[in-house]
Parts: sequence; structure tokens; C-alpha cells
Amino acid sequence: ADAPTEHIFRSPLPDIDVPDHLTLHDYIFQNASLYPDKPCIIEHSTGREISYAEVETASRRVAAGLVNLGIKQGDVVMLLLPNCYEFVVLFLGISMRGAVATTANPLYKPAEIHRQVQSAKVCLIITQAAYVEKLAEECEQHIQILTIDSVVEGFQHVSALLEADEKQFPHDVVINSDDVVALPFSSGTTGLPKGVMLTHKSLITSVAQQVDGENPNLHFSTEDVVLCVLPLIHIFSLNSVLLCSMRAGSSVAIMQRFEVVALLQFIQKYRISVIAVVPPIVMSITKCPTADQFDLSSVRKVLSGAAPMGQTLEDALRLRLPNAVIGQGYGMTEAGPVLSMCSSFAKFPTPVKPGSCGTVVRNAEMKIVDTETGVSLPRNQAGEICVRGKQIMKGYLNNVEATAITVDKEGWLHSGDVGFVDDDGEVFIVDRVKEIIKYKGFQVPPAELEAMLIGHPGIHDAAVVPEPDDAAGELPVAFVVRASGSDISENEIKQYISKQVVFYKRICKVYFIDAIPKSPTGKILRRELRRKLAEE
Ligand code: AYL
Repeated sequence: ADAPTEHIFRSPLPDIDVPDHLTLHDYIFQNASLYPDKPCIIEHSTGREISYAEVETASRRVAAGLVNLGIKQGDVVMLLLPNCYEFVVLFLGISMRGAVATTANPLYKPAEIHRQVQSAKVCLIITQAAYVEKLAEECEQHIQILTIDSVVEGFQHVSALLEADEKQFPHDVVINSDDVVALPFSSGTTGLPKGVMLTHKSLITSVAQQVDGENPNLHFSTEDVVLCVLPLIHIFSLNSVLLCSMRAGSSVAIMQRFEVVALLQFIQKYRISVIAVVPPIVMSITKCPTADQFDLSSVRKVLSGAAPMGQTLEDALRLRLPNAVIGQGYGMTEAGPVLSMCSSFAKFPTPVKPGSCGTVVRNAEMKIVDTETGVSLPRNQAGEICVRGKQIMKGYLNNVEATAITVDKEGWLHSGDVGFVDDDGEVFIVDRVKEIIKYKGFQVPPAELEAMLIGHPGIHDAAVVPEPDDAAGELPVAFVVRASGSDISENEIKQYISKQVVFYKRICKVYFIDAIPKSPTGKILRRELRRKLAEE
């Protein structure tokens, strides 16, 4: 019998040649000699401006310094850092060394850091002085630790890298385009956070899909100043902001911490032309009472991603930024990360509808599959969004089972997002079939919180699900079955969790129930719990 025809969606933009045989750093700096003196990085906290030539030299020194520290090709270095200039040259220097960068939030609690260090087999951690006290277990294991700011007794300083002798640059290192260069952690569609292996080839492909070609989907130019306020430890900012800007020769305006007035001043001062945001930042800009006192006329593009942006919010922002095209990118760490991008950001733009996540990126295929049967669906029918192309991850680190659940034998990555493609090729996300909760765009893996809850002697069983929230998008809330004889309170449970997790994973509400609804195979029926919440 004939195989049923597959419904495959492609970008309206033609495919391009992607130089995916290069290393990530050679690709990123490929055109930099055309504008060596142009500011590559502008740093809000210090007012420093660092040129493309300086960033490239500093990255090469870092690579040389890593050799001196004994970091070998394939070794994993953890960047436990806020946004700063050093992050940029460390990341690129790690790439030049042929090593791997894993990124983690410096606000993580010690146990969260420790899990990632163990899982990724980290050899070196680079952080700020304020965070070394969280690294007691790592010290015991004699993992090397460097600070980038003040010198801490007993620890090395980043000057060992930044002031290394460039002559020691590892010229003999042969990097394969299938080698891993970045290892962000993500829980994907189920379970605990896992190392996502992104190779030189996958990141080059993803960046090229956005900013390369005669008609780039996301048009950045050497005239642009691009705001980098979202954390570089997260793939949205690392890829669509930093790497895309550097490939295109834009200036990257780095801000360490989001504060709305400081941000608006920063936009005005440097005539920032592109801002990458998550919906909660959009909301603070629209609600800022003094926003109209700033000249924001330089802003031409607003790229929102990592969580849905509704039309009301988009309309409110348009009043503040009349000169800007507002649109969304849709990404997932495992997808390299970008699946679709607003076509109004193209050099030759085409309009998109409100709420749309744009069209599938070029040099890639998208399909929508029925969540029950797996059969691919035609336009306007909702199902699980799948994507295929050279940009997707190589797999999860040391986790063949989880990789097989996410990337099928034909190479399709299953996103766990439910959506459809309309008559104009635009992607709309309508639901999620994966566990993950998104608090202000941050990942909250329910499995991590459930394991902690069940570990408490006063708790017999628990499930954590998202509750919709105007400000955060979603809040993690827990359904808890008390152990017999236990009278544990909501507050005790919240505090027990807060002590162990970064701020965005805190449980916001506890609902006590008699039993967690489960399928015959023991899977938590999350949909049923979400429905219960809607009825409250
Ligand atoms: P992760 N609208 C709705 N949901 C979204 C959107 C969006 N625009 N973007 C991401 N998500 C959700 O791995 C969706 O559920 O990566 C997706 O599976 O932390 C999940 O977030 C993935 O979460 C860009 C634009 C990267 C966005 C990104 C997102 C990376 C978030 C590059 O240009």
C-alpha cells in the first residue's frame, strides 16, 4: 500500500548555503575583519565599549589560557555568570579550545549547581566572587574555580585566561563540526534537566537560518545596537541575541539585571534598535508610569520569545514603541533553538498576524502530528509541532532513552508544544503536551519539585502543575497528599521547597487532596489537575 502523504511545511524564504563545515567561532568572526574597530560589546554596568578586534583577541587569549589550566579538547567548563563582557569572550574562547560550555544560573542553590556539575562532568567553573561559597562540594572534589571580579583567597582569577599569552593559542586543535560546543540544560518534554548537546554545526545552522542570506529572516545589520538583557546562560539570549548580533556585526548592549527605568535609559543613551524580550518585560515597559519621558524612537524591532505574548500585550507595547515592528520567535533549547521566526523581521518583510510565532525557519522542515495517532496533519489543524534540520541537538548527554523519546528515527524533533500552521504558513501555539511549566520564560521542571515533595516525610504523594497567571504566564502550584498522621501546612511546604531551589521554581500555592489522579501505568494525569484549577 502507498505510504500516506506527509504534510510538511517549509519557510516562504528560499534555502541558503550554510557554512556548517566551519567552527562556531570562525563562523561568528568570519566578517569581523571588515569592522575591527566597531563596538562589539557595550556594557551597561561599566560603560565599557569593546571592539570586534578586541573581543576576538581576548577570546584567543582565553583559549590559550584554558590550555595552560590543563583544559583539554572536549572538557566541559561551566559559566555560572550573569550577563557581562567576560561571558562573551569565555564562551568564544571555550569554542576555540575545542571545549564545551555549560551555562547555569548563578542564583541556583548549591544542590542545583551540583547536579549539573556532576551530570556534565564539569572540570572548571567560572563565576563571581559572591557565588564561590555555593561551591563547597565542588571545592572538595578539587574542581577548578575561577572568579571574574574580585580575587578570592584560595581561588584563581580570570586574569589567568584574559592575560594569557596568545602565542600559546592551540593551533593544532582539530575541531569537527559535529563536536559539541554548548551544553545548556533543559528538561525537554519530561523529567529532570538534561544536558542538551549543541554542536558547532547546529548553532551555525540556527544562526544562519536567522541572520544569513540575501533576505535574512531576522535582519540585523552593522548599524544595529541589540539589547542583551535576557540571561546569556539561556539559549534565547545566547543564540538569537549574542551569536546572531556578532555574526551580523551589530553591537550587543549588555545589561546585567533587568530594571525597567534603567533599561529605558539604556535604550535612549545608546539608541538601541533591537530589543529581545520575554512577555513579562514587555508588561513592565507598558506599565512603567515614566516610560513616555524617554526617547525610545530608535527601537525598530522587538523580538519576544520563550513564552506566549497575547495580542493585548502586543497592542499596549505598540503604543509605547510606534516605530517598532513587534513579533515573536518560537524556540526550544533542544531545537537548536529556533523553530519559527516572525517574517516581519526580514530584510524584505512580510506581515504576520497577532499571536503568531512567525514561519518555520529556512533550511528546515516542520510538521504537525496528531497527538494520538502520530499522523501528520494539514493546515489549520492543531497537533504536536515537530521540526527537522541540521540545527537540532545531537542528543541529550549520556541519555539515549530521553533522546529517543524526543528525536525520532526519521530525525524529527518532537517539541511537546501543540499548535497549527495556518494558510499563510504562520505557526500558532495553542497548548502543551509536555510537563514543563514556564515562569516568565524560565523552565520549571515539575519532576524536580515532585521528587523533593515526595522526599518529605509528611508528604505521601504530590504533583506540580502550571496555574495561569497574568504577570508570570504560569505559576508552579502543587497538589499534595499528606502522609497519614501528618498535618504539614501550605507554608511549611512552600518554605521546604524555597530553601532548595532558585526563585522561579518556588511553589506558589498548595492544594491538599486525597489522591493524585493517575493513569493505569502510574503517570500523573496533569490535564485533569489543570482542569481542577480552572474550576477553582
Ligand atoms: P526553552 N510562544 C509560546 N511558547 C513559547 C515561545 C513562544 N514564542 N517560545 C518558546 N515557547 C515555549 O527550551 C514552548 O513551550 O527555550 C517551548 O517548547 O527554555 C518552550 O518554551 C521551550 O523553552 C528565539 C526565541 C529561543 C525563543 C527561544 C526560546 C528558547 C526557550 C530563540 O529566537
